[in-house]
This record gives sequence, C-alpha cells and structure tokens, in this order.
Amino acid sequence: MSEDQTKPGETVSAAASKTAEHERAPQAFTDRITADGSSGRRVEAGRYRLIASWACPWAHRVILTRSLLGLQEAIPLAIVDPVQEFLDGDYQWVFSEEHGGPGGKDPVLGVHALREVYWAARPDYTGGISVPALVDVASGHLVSNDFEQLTRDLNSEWRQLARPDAPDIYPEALRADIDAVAQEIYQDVNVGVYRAGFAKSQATYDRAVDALFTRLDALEERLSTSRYLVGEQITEADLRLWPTLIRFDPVYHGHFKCNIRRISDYPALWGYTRDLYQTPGFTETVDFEHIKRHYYYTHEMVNPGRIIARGPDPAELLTPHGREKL
Ligand SMILES: N[C@@H](CCC(=O)N[C@@H](CS)C(=O)NCC(=O)O)C(=O)O
Repeated sequence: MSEDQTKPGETVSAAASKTAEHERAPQAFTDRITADGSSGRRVEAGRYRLIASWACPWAHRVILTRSLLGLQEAIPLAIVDPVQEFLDGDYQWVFSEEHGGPGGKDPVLGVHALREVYWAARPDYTGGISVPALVDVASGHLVSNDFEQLTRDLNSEWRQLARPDAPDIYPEALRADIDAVAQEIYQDVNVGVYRAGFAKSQATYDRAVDALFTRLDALEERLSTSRYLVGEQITEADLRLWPTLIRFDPVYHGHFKCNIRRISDYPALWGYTRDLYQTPGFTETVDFEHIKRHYYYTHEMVNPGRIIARGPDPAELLTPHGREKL
C-alpha cells in the first residue's frame, strides 16, 4: 500500500498528524454488542457509554446514527474536551471540568484521559487512542473503537430500542451501492482532506487535493439529480459524506489547504449540506465551536499560532435549499 492509501479502521487523524506518512494502527477493539447477547454482550439501555468528540468526523458518523435512530437515551454520550492535552509527548483526548465533570473526569467512568479506558482494557496497548469509543460502564471494558461496525450495529442490533419510525440507514437492497460510493468517499474525501492537510511534500499534497476535488466534482453531478446519494432516503452513504462536508468550509478549506473550491461554490453539494443540516437529527450533532477549536488548536505544525479562522457564518446553513423537489 502506498503512503497515500489508508485502510478503513486506522486512526486516521492520529496517524496523519503524528507521522510523515500514514502510519497504520490496526483496529484493536472490535468486540460486538448483539441483540441476543451471543457475542457475550447484550444490547441494554443505559449499560454502555459512547465516548466521542463533537470535532471528530468519525465519531460524528456514530453520533448521527444514534440520533437518527433515536438511541440517545439508550446510549448516553460522553464528550471530551475539544482541545487535546499534551501528555507524555503526545496530544491526548481528555475530559475537563467543562466537558466532563469535577476534577476533569468523566462523572460516570471516572477517567481523565481516554487512554485510561484503553489501558484498562489492555494494559500493554501502545496503538492509537481514538474516538469514538464504546465502553461497558459496569466493567469499564472498552468494547469497540471501530466506527464502521458501531454504525452498522446501532442500525441493526440496537433496533429493538430505536424509535418505532426510525429509518433503516443500511437497507439490504441498497448495500452494494452504499458500499461502492462509501469506499470512494472514504479514500478521496474523508481521508483525502487529512492527506492534503498533513502532506509533507508538494507531490503528496497535489495528489490528495486532485483526488479530492475530482471526487467532489463527481459527487456534485450525482447530487444534482438526486436528493440523497443512494436511493430516495438518507443512508449510511450520506452519513459518510456529510460530516466531511459540514467541516469543509470552516476548517478543511483553509486549515487543510483544500481551497480549490468551497462546498458553497457547488450548487448541489451546498444544497445537500444545508438540506441534511436542516433535517431533524442532524443540527443537534453539529458544534462548530468544538470543531474549530479542535482543528485549529491541535495541529501545531499546521497552525502554530492557534488562530481560529472566523468564517463562514453558520446561519447560511439555515437558508432554503429547495431540494425537496428532487
Ligand atoms: N478508530 C476510528 C478512527 C477514528 C479517528 O481517527 N479519530 C480521531 C479523531 S477525528 C482520533 O481520535 N484521533 C486520535 C488523536 O487525535 O489523538 C475508526 O474506526 O476508524
């Protein structure tokens, strides 16, 4: 695999930000929670805790699924501070007084740094420490940090606790199409923005940004005749793309040098971004303050002065999108 490729499951931003190339951390925690308990862990309201960051697009995909399915009460959410703490030579996700509780600890799990959860599960663990992370509260066991499997399991195994009219975001009949478009989006868009932003050479940057905008141009075409990426409903494919789009103009365009075009320069992509933003279940998962503070503060080599770019005005997301007619 070349330096430009990234496999699903690696800790993308950790790898990209901490090494010149894209170092691969194997997805280390992949236990499953199942409806029938056959995996050893049964679906149960209130038993597990989802640790996430409002800033992280991978965590956002799980948060969105939870929100669309109405699983907020069944799976409580713990949000880390947007600014990582420098611990033993590394930036780490931590809880704080503001995001967490007294003593800068998560009030339920009693931990300050997310790495404590990883170490409790595997004391000799030296791989990436990433969000999202789903924890079995009583034992403190880290069940999974695999965003893809988590999303799928919320949609299937957790259905008994979902609201009755919850959408199926990964319907059997559309899976092949969803997987195909998700794979293209993953490589060129989801990871592409990081590749461009953390490039250590002009050639690496050029390749990333070319692939990114070629893909965005193709998605613009696709979305100019259809409201959603696959079929006539919101699917997992949309949940792959949208978290990157919503961060694009405020962060990736400037901070990651993805500035050939803005999303707001693409009529269909921009309408689509607003359409989903205005869809129940989406708006409440977006926190621009966390998104901006995280990116502009954390990547020291990209933005050593920690100056947060001001624009664009988030109110633009509330303007009419006219996509109902599609
Ligand atoms: N483990 C996730 C990857 C998620 C990821 O890369 N999360 C980033 C934040 S956007 C992270 O936590 N990076 C570790 C760090 O920034 O220290 C997966 O299923 O692929």
